[in-house]
Amino acid sequence: MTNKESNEKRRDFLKKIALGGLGLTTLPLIMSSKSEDEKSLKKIKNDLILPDNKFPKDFLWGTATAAYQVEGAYKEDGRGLSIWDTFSHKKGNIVNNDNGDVACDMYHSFKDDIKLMKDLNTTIFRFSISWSRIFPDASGKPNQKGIDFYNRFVDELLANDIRPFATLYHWDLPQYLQDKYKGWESKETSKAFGEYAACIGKNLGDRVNDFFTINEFRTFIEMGYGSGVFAPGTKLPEEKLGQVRHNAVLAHGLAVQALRTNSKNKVRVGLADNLSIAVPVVETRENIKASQIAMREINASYLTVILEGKYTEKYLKSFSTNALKYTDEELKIISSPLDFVGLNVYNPTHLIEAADNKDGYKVIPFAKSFPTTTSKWELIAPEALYWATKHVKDIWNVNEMYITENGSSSIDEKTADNKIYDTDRISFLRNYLTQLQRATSEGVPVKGYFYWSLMDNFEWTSGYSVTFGLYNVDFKTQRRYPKMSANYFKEVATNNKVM
Ligand code: GBH
Repeated sequence: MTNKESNEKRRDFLKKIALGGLGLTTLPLIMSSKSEDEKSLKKIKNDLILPDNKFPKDFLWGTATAAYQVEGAYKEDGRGLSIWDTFSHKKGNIVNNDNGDVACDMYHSFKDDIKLMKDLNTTIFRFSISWSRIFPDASGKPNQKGIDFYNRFVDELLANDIRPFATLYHWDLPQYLQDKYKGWESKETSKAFGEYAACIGKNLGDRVNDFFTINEFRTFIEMGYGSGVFAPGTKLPEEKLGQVRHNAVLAHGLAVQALRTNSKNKVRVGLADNLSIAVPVVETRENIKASQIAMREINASYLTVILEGKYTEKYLKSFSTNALKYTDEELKIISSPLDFVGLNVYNPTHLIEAADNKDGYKVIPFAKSFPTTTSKWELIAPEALYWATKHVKDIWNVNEMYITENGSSSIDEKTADNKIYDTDRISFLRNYLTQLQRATSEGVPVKGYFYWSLMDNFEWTSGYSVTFGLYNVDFKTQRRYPKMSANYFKEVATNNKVM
């Protein structure tokens, strides 16, 4: 069309509108707008370019759970009590005085629940083993029925082509270790953990190839032995917490070695750490460098000592002489080489700016209006996923990582026909996965992602009042209902891209 022709067309069109405006020719106006519409619709149909946000080929998708949060059957087949049984049975510790006696009853329903994983098109699953099912009492004699449960569970996963990733410790310490040694306050507990790991290696190491030793040191230590709001409810001063942290990272190292020496196959071992995450407040070169320096320091007691085999000077200086008891030999054990590092990422912990001070960085406060999910601790900042993984690669040269947890706590409203439109969870996921894809597209070696959690479950001190699942659980009937986010996640897993 020449300019002249198109000007003429426009004039015709304007004339029609003018007439239409007088109410004289309504018909041509409608016809004209319809054909204009068709043009636009045709463009929509033909010109679609899909977003290019694929994850690397062979990227793995799965979900995660933990024994005490889902299994129930707390007295069955010779299981001993753990500190979370004791803690949750004490009135006032948990919202609504809920407990994990029954939870999702996965001990009995695991075959059906594995079908749910299949329905999501996922190929990996992260679960934890209940230590007190395996060693129920101080006798040191393993409980065969407990081992058999995990044999059945693992065999069922494998039969469904789902690769099991087992966590040895997701906070449910056998009660007798708490009673006898004050739990993680003693190195006896670290040794006991090594023996437990050896037993798991012997019994499952022929079929489970991937292990995480310990889940989230920071949470169960700072909250269980510091503020005392988690089991076992101990409140120690900072000066004494250092030893508890050391005993736990030592246990991790002992377990790495025990798993390797006792498994029939060449098993791969890592940990699942909710590292403290330093995010550069503005992504300038200076701030990024400063956030790397911060990152090493704020993880001094866990990830840094595990990956470097030494505590930072600043961390050591924070204790008075003899407050921390450890040997060089222990540091070697703690830093036993790993096959991969698992990261639980929900929110950033520090916003960082470069500074001309002795630390080399400054911590910027989170604004009061910083957005969160329904859990007030869960600041919504998807870039945490990018910076957590990029920092771990850049600082410690880690060449294989998994996101062992990430998920949103939402208010899930059920419609009359049992549908849950958890669109905030979908938005959360899309934004976090976009940042993860940003990382992998730059070559950050993240190999897989586990959504927390497969289904709603016992959310520690929040009981059943806080929900993270892709499946809703009706705790009266134990029926599972897929939320809209289950659909979303299935699309992600199927297409291997942000959807
Ligand atoms: C993970 O912790 C856990 O590994 C998992 O078991 C848990 O279900 C999941 O996240 C969701 O919470 O209640 O205000 O005292 C993530 C880190 C640390 C977040 C403890 C909640 C309690 C805050 N968690 N924190 S509060």
